[in-house]
Amino acid sequence: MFLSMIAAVYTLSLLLFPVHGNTCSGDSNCEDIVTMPLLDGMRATLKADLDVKNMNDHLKTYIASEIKKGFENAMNDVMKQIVNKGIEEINTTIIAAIHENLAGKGVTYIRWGRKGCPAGADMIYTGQVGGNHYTHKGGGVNYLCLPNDPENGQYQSYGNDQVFGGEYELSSSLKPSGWDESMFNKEVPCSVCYKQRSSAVQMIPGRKTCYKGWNSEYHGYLMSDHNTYHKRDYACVDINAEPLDNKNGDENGALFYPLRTKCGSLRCPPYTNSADVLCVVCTK
Ligand SMILES: [Ca+2]
Ligand SMILES: [Ca+2]
Repeated sequence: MFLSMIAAVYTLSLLLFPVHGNTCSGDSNCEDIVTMPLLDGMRATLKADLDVKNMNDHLKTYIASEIKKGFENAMNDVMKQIVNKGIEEINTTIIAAIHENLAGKGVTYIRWGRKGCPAGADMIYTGQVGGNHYTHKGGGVNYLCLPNDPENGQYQSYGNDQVFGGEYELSSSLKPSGWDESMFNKEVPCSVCYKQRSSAVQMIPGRKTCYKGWNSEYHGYLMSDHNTYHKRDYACVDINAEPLDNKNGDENGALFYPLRTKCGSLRCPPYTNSADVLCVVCTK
């Protein structure tokens, strides 16, 4: 045991300090006679026959293996760092490109009944609702959002009036829940809103909240003209609707009435009969 320890120490010394000159010449079956001082300082000489070449080969193989492992580990770490840094840089570039691309994209919608746009949306313009007269049989059926700063056309003498103002046609018994009748006969404002970084807009009748992944712009009540008059589009009027101004003359024009559900062909449940119809405008 002691001898093998000395042999190991010596072999290491040969590798680390080859100046001793006892290295094998490279011949097969090479053996050296090793002379070393005893470690206990006895000043005697211990001689042992050792297969130094065999030990050297094992040690070289071992060291080469360890160096290889160490090199591979180091290279793996370096490669991981390079790959991770590359992925990070690519992600940053992609995100920046997406943001740059989305910055120029957006959707528009009309907020009926309000003079401003919801937080997060830019207002293109605000104005008053216009539309065809409720007694007219023909012509346009949709509400219009007319800007407050129009560029007017030339006078015409023919008779085909179709752009009137829009009025809240409410009463104590004919109004959406929670509203008072102070807006009766007052005109209806509107705003055209631009939502940046969005690619879709959808009004959902029958709900006041958007589905998952969609952003609610505003919600309110679905309104239209009265069903005894001529047909008109539906419009989602803001829950916090306001009048255009304080004038409440009964000028009529394009009218806004609340409306309700009728069960039968409309399935109840899930709907309920004779109920206000909620609505929400969602963007994504
Ligand atoms: Ca009026
Ligand atoms: Ca009226």
